[in-house]
Amino acid sequence: MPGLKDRIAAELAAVRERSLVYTDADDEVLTRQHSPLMSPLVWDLAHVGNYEELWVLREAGGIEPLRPEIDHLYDAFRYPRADRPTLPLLAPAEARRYISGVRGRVLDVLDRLDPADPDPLRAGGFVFGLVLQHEHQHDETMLATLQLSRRPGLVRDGELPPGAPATDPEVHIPAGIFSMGTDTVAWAYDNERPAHRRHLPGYWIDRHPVTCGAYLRFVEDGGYRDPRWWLPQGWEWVERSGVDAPLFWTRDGDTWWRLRFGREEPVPPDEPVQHVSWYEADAYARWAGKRLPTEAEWEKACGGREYPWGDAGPGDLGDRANLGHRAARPAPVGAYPAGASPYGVEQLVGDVWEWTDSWFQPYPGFRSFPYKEYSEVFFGETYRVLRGGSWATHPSAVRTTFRNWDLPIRRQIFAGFRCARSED
Ligand code: AVJ
Ligand code: FE
Repeated sequence: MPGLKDRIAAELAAVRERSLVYTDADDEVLTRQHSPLMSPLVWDLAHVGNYEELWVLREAGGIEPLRPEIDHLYDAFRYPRADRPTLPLLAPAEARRYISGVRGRVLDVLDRLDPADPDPLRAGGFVFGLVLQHEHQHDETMLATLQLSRRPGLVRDGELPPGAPATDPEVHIPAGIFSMGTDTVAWAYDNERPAHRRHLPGYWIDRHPVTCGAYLRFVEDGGYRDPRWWLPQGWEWVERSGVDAPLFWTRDGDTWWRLRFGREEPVPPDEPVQHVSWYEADAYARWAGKRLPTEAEWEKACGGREYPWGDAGPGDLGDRANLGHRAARPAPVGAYPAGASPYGVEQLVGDVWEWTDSWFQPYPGFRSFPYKEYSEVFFGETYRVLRGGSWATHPSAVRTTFRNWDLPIRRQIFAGFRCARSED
């Protein structure tokens, strides 16, 4: 497999550059807790290095621990996020030194990689895919933390293509069997495996994610004051939390504003809504006379390829999706006709994570790999599945089979949704 090592080395360099850009801030910004929901940024930074040490150096490379005494600090299961600022964490400069020391040795292990190695952790460079995707996921978490900090000037913005006037707002997907999950994507997570056949009755799915403009009609129609639209737990959450709009939205007279990386701007009507919880997505769908798609319906609408537009990989992104932090926001609906699935469903990948109706559960035949704490411990009726990645997701850390999950009350993630409905 010529080129694999070069590709891994390039991707490792790119993800690290990304992490360093997001943590190129004063120590005060990096060490404080911007929200009890999040770790201090300096924790994420050292955690990605510690994870890399654990998996690439120790497990795959057989190298002795570099700093075993700090392992407990960066074990995500050991201390809750809210308690992490009080831990004796590595200071920012020390954290950067530690992770770059790990990275140097990781490149030595990469140099010795035999892509035909039968060990499943090393085969095809799996362990490098594991740490690459892990770091990109934490980079997206850092962006969520930076948004919660409400400070301007910390996150780069950019240009996006314009939206397009609405075409048929719903797409019909005919009844039939499709293949869900994957056996062949080399760096797929355990929770995406194995591929299995599913039959779905025919259904309709929205061509685009629900926009801020559409969501605003729900708000202004009194959606947050009417228990009819909410599941009992969702209504309880509304009453307890007092929410009456997406996170970061405020009303000033007749105008709605949203805070985006420390700056207020008018709510953009054509942009997919983000920062809504699963409960809000579910309530909106009921108000609209629809429902959320199941994750099977979401995945089938992608048309059975690694990306909705084909099997061509993330290197071939072009103008097909808003992934990888091109700008610090979702693109208006209709901005990516070239990224449509064979059914004509658009913006499935990128822009906003999409809440689905499904609990995070294992596929039939699931086997935990390489560790239970990545997926298995989260299975059950606690977390809802999100699909498709957001503007903040790197193209190497998402695909049509990729499954994300979170609690139904979570709003700081870059999550929106689209609706579906059954055939009449
Ligand atoms: C898959 C995004 C839910 O951030 O909690 C990071 C990814 N796992 N470190 C998370 C993850 C271990 C995970 N999510
Ligand atoms: Fe992690």
